[in-house]
Amino acid sequence: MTWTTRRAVLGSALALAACGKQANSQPIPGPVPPLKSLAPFPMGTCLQARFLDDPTWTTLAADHFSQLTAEWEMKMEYIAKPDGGFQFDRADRIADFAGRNGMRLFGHALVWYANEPDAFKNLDETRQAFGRAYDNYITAVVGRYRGRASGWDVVNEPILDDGSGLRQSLWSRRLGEIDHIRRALDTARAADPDAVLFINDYNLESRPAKLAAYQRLIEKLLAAGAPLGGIGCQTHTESELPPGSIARTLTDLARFGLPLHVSEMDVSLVQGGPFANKDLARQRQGELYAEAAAAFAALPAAQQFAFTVWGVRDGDSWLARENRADAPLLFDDAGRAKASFSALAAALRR
Ligand code: 9MR
Repeated sequence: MTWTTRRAVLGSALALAACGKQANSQPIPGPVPPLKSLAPFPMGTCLQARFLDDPTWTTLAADHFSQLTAEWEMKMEYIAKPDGGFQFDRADRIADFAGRNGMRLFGHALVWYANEPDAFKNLDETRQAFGRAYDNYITAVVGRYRGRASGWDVVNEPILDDGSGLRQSLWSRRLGEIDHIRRALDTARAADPDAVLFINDYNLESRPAKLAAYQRLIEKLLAAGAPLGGIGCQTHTESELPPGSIARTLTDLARFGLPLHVSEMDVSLVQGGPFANKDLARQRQGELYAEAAAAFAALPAAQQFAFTVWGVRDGDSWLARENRADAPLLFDDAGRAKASFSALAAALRR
């Protein structure tokens, strides 16, 4: 293929994607109420430090949300440098912005199978020394935001997708399957006695075996006296998810009596097939946000930790980076509220 034909093909693919995007977004007219004024619990969103240079983002975020989670700059992938040192500049910017705007900061995520930094991998040492480096990392990060982070995802995504058990990772191989989770919770507790300590996972509403395995892990940790203080339910969903699944999942998880965090909600319009019935997909998107908000609002107040949507504008979403035609959030690329916003707001008003 010549460069010109490649460009033509690429151009038309982009045009198609952009066209799908427009049909997927559809802003609603007129001013909208601040989301956070409608909810009796914290409404959260996530961010990257670079969004703080964008006044449209900062205004929208401060108007509508009362809690912030760093999308990746409080993870090992940014904080843990190859030479074993730590860098906190971006996490500090995020924490400062939250503080200045009276927003709560949520810490995400200390231990994650997807982050196995070289600084740890290359530790050719005994289990004891590896354990000390692990503790040292958790202590440094949690300690730095002590009194500022209201809670932490201490171990993120510990359950295998098919629900057959716990994931293997650098951390579990070196420190033990359940022991590395227990140890992370104990270490985080010592570093900040007031932060609520979470485990967090996804596909709990779509995979019953995974939800069951998650609950078994929670039972085990609690029985062992681990300082687990809250349960995260990411809620990355797609418009095809059957009605009732999110509500059932939150009810199941509530039986432990611990605070719940709907920690990363989005509703993809394209994951189940990019050009399926758009009107229906958009309608289901609103209904799923409303279902989640209503189920969350029905929990006892002490169990409502926060309701977090994984991004503000569609274009900021990790899903839009995967497929430009996706529009999974509450605001379109220009920051205008969408029908999904209205559906969520209506559920909160009820
Ligand atoms: O949205 C996040 C994206 O910007 C990051 O590049 C990625 C890797 O750090 O993580 C994404 O967030 C994930 C979250 O931390 C855990 N649950 C799944 C989220 C989407 O992949």
